[in-house]
Amino acid sequence: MSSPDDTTTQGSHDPVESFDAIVIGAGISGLYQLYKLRELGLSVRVFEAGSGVGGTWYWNRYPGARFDSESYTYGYSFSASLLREWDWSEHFSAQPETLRYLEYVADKFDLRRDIQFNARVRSAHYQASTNRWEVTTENGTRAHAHYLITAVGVLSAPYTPDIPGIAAFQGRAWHSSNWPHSPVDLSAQRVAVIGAGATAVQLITEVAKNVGHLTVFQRTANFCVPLNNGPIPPAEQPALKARYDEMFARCRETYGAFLYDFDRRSIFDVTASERTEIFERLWLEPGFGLWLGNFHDIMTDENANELIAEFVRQKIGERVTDPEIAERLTPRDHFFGSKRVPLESGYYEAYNRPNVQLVDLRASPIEAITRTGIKTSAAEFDFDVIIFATGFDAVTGALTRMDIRGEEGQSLKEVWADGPRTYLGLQVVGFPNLFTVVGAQNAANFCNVPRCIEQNVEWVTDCLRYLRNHQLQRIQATPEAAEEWGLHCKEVVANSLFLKINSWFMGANIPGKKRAFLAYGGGLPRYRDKCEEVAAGGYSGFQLE
Ligand code: NA7
Repeated sequence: MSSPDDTTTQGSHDPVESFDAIVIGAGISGLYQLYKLRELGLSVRVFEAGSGVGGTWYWNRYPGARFDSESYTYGYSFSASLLREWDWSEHFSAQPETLRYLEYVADKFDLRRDIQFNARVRSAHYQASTNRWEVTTENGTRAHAHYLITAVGVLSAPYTPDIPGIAAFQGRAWHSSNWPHSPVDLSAQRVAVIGAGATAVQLITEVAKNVGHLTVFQRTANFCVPLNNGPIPPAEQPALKARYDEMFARCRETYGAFLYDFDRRSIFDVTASERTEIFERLWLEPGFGLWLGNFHDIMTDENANELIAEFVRQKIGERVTDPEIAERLTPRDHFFGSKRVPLESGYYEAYNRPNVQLVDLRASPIEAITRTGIKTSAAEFDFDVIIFATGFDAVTGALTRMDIRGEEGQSLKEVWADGPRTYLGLQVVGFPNLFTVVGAQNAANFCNVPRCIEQNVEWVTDCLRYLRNHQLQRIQATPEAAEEWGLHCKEVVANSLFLKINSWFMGANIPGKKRAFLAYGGGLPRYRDKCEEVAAGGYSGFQLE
């Protein structure tokens, strides 16, 4: 194995450091990947765009940002001492606590010494002659490595729509994932939020509590359901920690790696009153239960879906005082759960405040951003601050925004122009020794993410160990295996309502992006079985050299 001291000089004066592996990203997956590769004895360099660890939880600092997964199912499971030491203060912890947790992990395992911060990767080119990846960052660092592992997350390429006049605005404007690091006082400001997705729902609820005036520009109303969060008192910590093994075992079994799973009965197997009772119970439960713990056929059968959709619509109506505003907030153009269900803690009540206004962009679309605010087809609004909660170029965006080139110099962006094609969501044909942790067509994109991250990272680590033990230098997916995986990915969602609507799952939120289901929709247990089967078969479907 080479070491980081193998610094060579290429070209004129640029030092080019050499590693066994380069990892891109120091979020939850990058940190764990670093930890595991070190265990394997590899020299590793992590390049991280931010100035600190945490990935999603480093960037998304907007007020109200918090887990929608139970905190204790979200943390890492690999270290018993970490599980013992860390107390989550809430069932669904807020961003500052999560960031502190990830910083604690980085310190506990002394991870920072192998991470280069403020180093956004610009390009990664595979060199066939040396069988190495050459990586360049935007600030000019160059390094090469035998293996390249991308750990760039699902939702890390922010999307800001190209609205005419956007550069002219004289006030302050930012995307929700670029929330300023220093405190922002909005208490006397006129604030606009564009968007009504999961991010907007969290931040509107919080901003509304202390703002001069807030105007929300909503294009599509969402089905939002209560998070039902609460504190975890210190006295309850020991009992909770005693259940870790049981909880992680449960997460291994369920479709989305949560503590709850779809009800295998059809919604039509129960009477109307039983159904209502079940819906009411799920409504009061914490987390995604009303979605991912509901009857399975709400995700495939339009009539089944309509029953839960109508239940949620009625709940919305009961919470918003003005019937006209309630109607604007009521989704009628997509199926419940076919878009990511935002979880909320008083979102609908925010619209009962006199200083919160809702603009329906279906009725009056945004025409331009002006020097002083936003102009719709119906009116002009003046603002001090515009917040774009307009989402992300999900799943593939963070990869295709880098210049990643394979063995023939082909770019990943071009290879994926018609939608992502992968093997197991972890490798791409023509890109040897590149592993895409939490990549496209990977269960991690539709999952309680850290549970899938651990599976991904451990699989990649085992694979690299196998290569080393068998003196193999190169691994690359075969076109046949990738083709078959693509078909399998399509097959597992063939009946799903996901395919019938527009969402980031389908890449449909980005103008010009090819419509394709970007995740693996078969659930974690099925995905893990496939991955394990491939490994047990000596990495079948891969060409090993
Ligand atoms: P989402 O869920 O993609 O939401 C983005 C929102 O921005 C959504 O309401 C969009 O409306 C809206 N949007 C996007 N472009 C425009 C334009 N041009 N004009 C008006 N409104 C627009 O992103 P989030 O950040 O909320 O959530 C992403 C994930 O983060 C979430 O799923 C969680 O997993 C965490 P649309 O619905 O497209 O009509």
